[in-house]
Amino acid sequence: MRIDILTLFPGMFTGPLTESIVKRAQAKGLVDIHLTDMRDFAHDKHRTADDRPFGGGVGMVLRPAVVFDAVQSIPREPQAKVLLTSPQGRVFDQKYAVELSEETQLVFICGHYEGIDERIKDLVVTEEVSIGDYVLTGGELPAMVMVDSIIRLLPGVLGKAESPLQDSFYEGLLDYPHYTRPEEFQGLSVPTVLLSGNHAEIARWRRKQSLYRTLVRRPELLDKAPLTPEDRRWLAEFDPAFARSYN
Ligand code: 4G4
Repeated sequence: MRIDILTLFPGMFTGPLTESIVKRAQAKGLVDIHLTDMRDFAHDKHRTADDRPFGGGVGMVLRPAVVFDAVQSIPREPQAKVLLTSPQGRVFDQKYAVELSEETQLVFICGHYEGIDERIKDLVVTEEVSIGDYVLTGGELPAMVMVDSIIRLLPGVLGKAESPLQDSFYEGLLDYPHYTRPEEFQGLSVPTVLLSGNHAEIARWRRKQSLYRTLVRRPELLDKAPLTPEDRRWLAEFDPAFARSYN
């Protein structure tokens, strides 16, 4: 997979892209990340990338020619997805991450100022994407978040032990609690079932914990999660209201 990131602040990416798993994925040749400084495509001697909004109002707008020329400078396959990070976009989630991890080329445009000239969306953007309902000073952090979650899904990036199949969202539920040594810590002990060696019993306990947490913290996730008849029985035991609406 090739990933291009178009930004006014390429320096922001040095940390996240040069450490840990993302670094290893690049070293293994599983992903090829290119940064483009959009300011290189400004035409004046001050390298101005923004301008005042037509119609008046506060703030500045990212100029279309700067973004357009930056996008055109990239060797782009016809099927490449061009993503604009913005609060107006489709909300990014694990399902969206899986979809994007199946592409061969992604181009991220990091928006700034009050926004980007709308014509860029008409001309080059294939999807507008948001990491959640909050406002940031720029689209760089959203691009990093998405790149990280996409890269870890690429075949060969994670080892078997850290497999994406183990992810809490893989089954559409929240994760179960984890414990490691010692068996007792500050007066708190590990649930005995985890020490039993009974793997079937441990799997059932974990599933039940996942269901209970999801019911309490994120009940809306249960609408989409694939649930077995046993899951539904447990949920009904936890919450009689669940029994009424889901059984
Ligand atoms: C595009 C338009 C993304 C980009 C406006 C970007 C939050 C997200 C930006 C803006 C962003 C998100 C300045 C509001 C940059 N903020 N939720 N800011 N703004 O994914």
